[in-house]
Amino acid sequence: MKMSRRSLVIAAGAAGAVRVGESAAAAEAHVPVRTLNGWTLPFRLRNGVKEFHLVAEEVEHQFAAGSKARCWGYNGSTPGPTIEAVEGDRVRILVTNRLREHTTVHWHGILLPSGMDGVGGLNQPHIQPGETFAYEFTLRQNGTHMYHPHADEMTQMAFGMMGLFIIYPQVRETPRVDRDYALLLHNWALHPGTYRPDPSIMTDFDLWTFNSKVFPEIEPIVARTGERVRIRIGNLSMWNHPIHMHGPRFWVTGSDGGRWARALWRPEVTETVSVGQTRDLEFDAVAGDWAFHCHMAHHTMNAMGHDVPNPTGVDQTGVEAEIRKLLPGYMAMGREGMAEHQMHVDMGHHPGPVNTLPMMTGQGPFGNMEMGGMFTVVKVRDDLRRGDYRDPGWYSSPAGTVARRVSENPDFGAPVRRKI
Ligand SMILES: [Cu+2]
Repeated sequence: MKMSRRSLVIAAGAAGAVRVGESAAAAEAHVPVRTLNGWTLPFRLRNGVKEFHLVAEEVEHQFAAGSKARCWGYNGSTPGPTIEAVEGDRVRILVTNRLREHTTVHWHGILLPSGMDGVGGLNQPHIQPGETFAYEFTLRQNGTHMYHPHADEMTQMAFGMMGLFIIYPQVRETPRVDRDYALLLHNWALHPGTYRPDPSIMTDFDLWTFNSKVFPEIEPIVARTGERVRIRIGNLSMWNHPIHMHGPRFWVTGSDGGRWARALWRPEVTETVSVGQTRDLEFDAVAGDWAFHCHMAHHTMNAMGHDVPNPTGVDQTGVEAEIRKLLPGYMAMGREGMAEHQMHVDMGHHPGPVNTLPMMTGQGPFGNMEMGGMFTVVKVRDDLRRGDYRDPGWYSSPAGTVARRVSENPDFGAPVRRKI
């Protein structure tokens, strides 16, 4: 029996308990989506229906080494596992509630009967603790979709309850996509020194995540030169995020409405993914290490204080000793800018509150990257094998193609400068 790689992954992941449901033809029509730092929910095939089983429950989650939290999610993770299916499939999704309050699941953007839409009180009774409900419908579309609770939504989503629902078309897409990545944008108020996200925060978040991870724990997006790459992005956070990719321009090719007609594709380098939206970006991979991040500068930082006086340009040498009497170990910083923050943290000069990540972190081949939050790297190499998603390390640029130091004299050269 010929098995596709995807089938093997499903069978292996389910330890033999789950039948391989997808036909070889459908599996060959698309590459399986790769949920960064995440996983795909296996299914059982019962009389032609793909049956999935989600369990809403509390989970221990690590945003990055040094920051853990008690979150809520599905089947042991936040985000929950990605549901993958094919247009035309009949799906049954069992939802067991292992929380201590009721929940429901809304299938965001999916065409279905009103009674399957998952708004507690409106479309169905709530799923009480300990109960299991069955949702069942036929998929009449393809594209990038999401699922999340529609019961005590503010709290349950703030704690991490969400997941991706990817529906493939039955026919092969053109141009064919060689690598298909997916991620959900989210924000968290995990106040310094605490262990449970705060659901009452509206705007001032501490952690900005791709699939509930922050840089540097977000996996790289890996591809071989020339491959067609799609990145599917969904936003269930409380902010809109202008997602920016360095290097090649991408085409915005789809949304919750599926892959758009070719005439609607737009070349961009930044695409805002608004709250409740999904966007598909596609590009032809160009060799290099290309930053991929939200362009809100605070969204590529980890925890920080916002209500502090601005130290830039302020000579604090006179007050440092005085403040130390009240706050032993106090270090005046920020006079010349904030970059020294990472250097001091890395040297162990000022440990932060327990269970709290430094504002900026990460080492690249040329030094500190001073990033956090919604940041990862698109790593494209000439010599990768098809389907090899392992981190290839840092890019080694061809000779003569790296910016270089030409002087250490600030009066170097004859630049034209505006006179005020
Ligand atoms: Cu953002």
